[in-house]
Amino acid sequence: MRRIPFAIWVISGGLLYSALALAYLTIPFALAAGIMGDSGTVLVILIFVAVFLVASVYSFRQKRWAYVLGAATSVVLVLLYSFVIVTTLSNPADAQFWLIISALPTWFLVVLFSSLCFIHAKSGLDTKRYLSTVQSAGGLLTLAIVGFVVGSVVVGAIGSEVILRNVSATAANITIVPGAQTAMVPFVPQVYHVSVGGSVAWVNRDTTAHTVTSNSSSFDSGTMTTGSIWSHTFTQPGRYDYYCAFHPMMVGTVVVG
Ligand SMILES: [Cu+2]
Repeated sequence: MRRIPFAIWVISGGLLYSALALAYLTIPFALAAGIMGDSGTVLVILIFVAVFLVASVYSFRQKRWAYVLGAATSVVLVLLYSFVIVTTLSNPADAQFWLIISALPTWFLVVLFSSLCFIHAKSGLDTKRYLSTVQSAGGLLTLAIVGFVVGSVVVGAIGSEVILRNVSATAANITIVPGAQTAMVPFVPQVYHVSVGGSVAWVNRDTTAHTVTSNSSSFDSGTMTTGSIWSHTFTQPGRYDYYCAFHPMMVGTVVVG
């Protein structure tokens, strides 16, 4: 059997990792969407999983179109989810932090090596040392990036511990509980009473970002990452229903007066 050039292992392996990571990420979405009856997002992600798998297999067979497919899909995914990526990276305690911190450098390697393999496919990958063997600049770069990923995951895990410990020491009126997306009561207490002119503070003790958004758009916390506290002063009596903009099934109420 012909020896597989080093770069092909990186591309094919990177694409396979992308497919598996996305599939793993989709499971909670699929469960939640099943409840909500909206499977649009799940379907889109499953298509990405399938495309990554196809690109992985055919990159391994050194098909030029597969290099293009894998690289293009990686770029599209980053652009499509750039908002989620930025929010997640800003918070090491986020449940998906390790996934994003490992996927981004993986896609960088995939795009880089796919481009190089595409360019040098005609002349043969074995003519370029950095594509053919791990003992080259290409190998060094890959090792450096893998090292960076492992380091980031470790640092992220420590940061997550620190953030979560600090959160449990903070006081607030309403707590966004761990696992809020699927919790029966995501905002505790579900109904909070406050007198007119009173201030209400929310704290996010979940490892996922949430919002406190008024149904009547009279208040909006914006993105609350793990450990965030946000407060609002209620000057008018009444009943204020609110929800999470990211997970609309998360609802709560503040009664003023
Ligand atoms: Cu939420």
